[in-house]
Amino acid sequence: MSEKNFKRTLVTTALPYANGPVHIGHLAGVYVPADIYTRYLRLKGQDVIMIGGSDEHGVPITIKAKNEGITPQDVVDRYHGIIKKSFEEFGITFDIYSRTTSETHYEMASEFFRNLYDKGEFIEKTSEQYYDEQAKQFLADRYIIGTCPHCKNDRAYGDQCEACGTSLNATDLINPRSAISGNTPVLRETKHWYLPLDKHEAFLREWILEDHKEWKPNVYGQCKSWLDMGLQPRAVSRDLDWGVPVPVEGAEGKVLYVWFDAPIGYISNTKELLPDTWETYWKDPETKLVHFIGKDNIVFHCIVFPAMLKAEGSYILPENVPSNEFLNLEGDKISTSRNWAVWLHEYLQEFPGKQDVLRYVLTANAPETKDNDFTWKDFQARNNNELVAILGNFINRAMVLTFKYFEGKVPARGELTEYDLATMAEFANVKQALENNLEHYRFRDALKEAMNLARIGNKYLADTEPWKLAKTDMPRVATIMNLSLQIAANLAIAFEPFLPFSAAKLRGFLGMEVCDWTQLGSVDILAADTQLQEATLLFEKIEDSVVEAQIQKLLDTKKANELNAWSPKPASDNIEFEDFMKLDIRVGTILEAELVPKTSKLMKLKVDTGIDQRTVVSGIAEHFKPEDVIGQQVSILVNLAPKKLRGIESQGMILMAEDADGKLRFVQPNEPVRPGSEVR
Ligand code: B3M
Ligand code: ZN
Repeated sequence: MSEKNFKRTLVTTALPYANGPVHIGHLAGVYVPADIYTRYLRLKGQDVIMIGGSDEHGVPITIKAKNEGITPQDVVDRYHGIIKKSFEEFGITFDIYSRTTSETHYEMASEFFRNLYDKGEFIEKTSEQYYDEQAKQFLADRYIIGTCPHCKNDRAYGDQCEACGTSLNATDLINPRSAISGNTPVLRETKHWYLPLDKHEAFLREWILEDHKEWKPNVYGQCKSWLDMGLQPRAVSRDLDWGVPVPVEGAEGKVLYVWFDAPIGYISNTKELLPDTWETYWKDPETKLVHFIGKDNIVFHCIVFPAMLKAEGSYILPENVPSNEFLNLEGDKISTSRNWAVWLHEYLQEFPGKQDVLRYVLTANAPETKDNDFTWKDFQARNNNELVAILGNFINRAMVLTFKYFEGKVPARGELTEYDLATMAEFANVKQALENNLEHYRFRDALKEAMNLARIGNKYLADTEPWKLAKTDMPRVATIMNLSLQIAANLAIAFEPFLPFSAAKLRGFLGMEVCDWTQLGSVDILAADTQLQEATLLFEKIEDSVVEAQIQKLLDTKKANELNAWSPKPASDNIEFEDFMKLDIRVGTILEAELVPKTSKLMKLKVDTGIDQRTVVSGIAEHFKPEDVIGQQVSILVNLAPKKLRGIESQGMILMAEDADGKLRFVQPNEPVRPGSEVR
């Protein structure tokens, strides 16, 4: 357990793939916790930088480009901009947010590889890999789809099965097919470079399992199970035309594997930010390196990247990797491809000015130790019952009463009562409580401590009832309001890392020019006579109709997904021609139509079949109005034995086509024909 004193902190945040916008899962898992942590260290006056950027390589980006008929560069240009803007608007305070297509990164990644190559840290190996003969290319990772040997999911990828989470080799897949042509690929020989993780296993075991027992149990546990399975060499190059070229002669058409170059992006982006001093952050053992990531990235940050850094030799290793579990949405896994997400750019449009509400909900309900669920009802409840009813309410009361009795000036305190002292004692150690949680990456608990301070304030006002004392004891009211405003000032400091927009607003109300973390717990933050500013509401109630509209939007997505997933039912068993000839199908014209009383589905039709005029009862009433079907030509099975429906004898059956969404349509001749014409 290292409780080392570091001189500076380097915070990195997972680089999101620039193949789609970012959603609440990204924010909750990585960026909000990293931002809270970084803001906190900055408040303490520490030397800290937060590094971010887009991950712009990898197969999903090239597949998207192919599908849209644009270049991979077009794809990443589009999403890098959207992602960067979303983060900015949510107040995520990166010192730099760059991208892995930057020049600095190409140089850095290339040099890093070359350095390991020259030191003999790679194994060169020729192996058989899948090749699409039609597309004339090797099929890396997601270019190959097949059945997972573990769970039998038939849409597993060449690198991973998303259904059961197992990481795979393409050759493990049953029934492999190319994502480009759909064809069965063939095996072809190709040469690649491998990082021999097995060579670093002993070191990694010691470094993680012995020296970092303090890592979160989910992170430590995943590392242990990888290490216990035994590490294998891992390929760090791919046959692909999008990525950082492998800087070795004879490696044409090969690029660095995205998971090799992406973490080097942290280094490149630091260099882009601090061209002269970046090495202090990466190479001085007095720097504390912390990676904020999601749980699917653990192995790369705790095993592969450290092995790369160790092999290089001059870099420090992460001190901690506070990875979160997953955030689900309304009970289902968030998914970009199924559009099952709350997209940040959409939230910003639909809830303007409410960034802090989402930051609050995602922190209060953060998937720190297990997967958690985001629901719109919970979002509403936390806003209305916590932000509005506790924090907002307290601030509003303290401000309004001060304006009412003291013209908006902080009154001086008189003598303190026992009750005042007891209240002060309740939050005297708030700083320590917050720090203890924040230092250990327990952001939910830290937020609870901050909220508790607002609860203390509310209780204090409710118990002391200054509005009742105003007629008889103004000195006492002055003391009560002074203490209440000091609590408000504490809140403005305590909430700064969590709710930066509201905390800044609050400091504005209170005329606080600085936000000094060391003042937390003090009741002397605001000097007597300080003039307060007219306050507005910090938070507002969110109405039922607003969250219902969001829920409806998700239901619509679900419906659309079901339609997309629709596929025609397979053909039935063969029949003989004679069987078919038994069906006498004719074209008829509908002459009359009326709804059958007391049913919702049935319509009674009179049809001119050319042979006769007959009555048919048809289940189309939910799809058509009687006046719309009169005059329509339809296909009718005329030799079906008559059957009574609701007391009406139905003589035949109208043929209908049923669409994916269950809608019925007539099967009609494309031009009018004579009633009685045969359908064959
Ligand atoms: N882009 C994976 C992800 O977004 C990957 C992270 C890279 S961090 C160096 O889940
Ligand atoms: Zn599987």
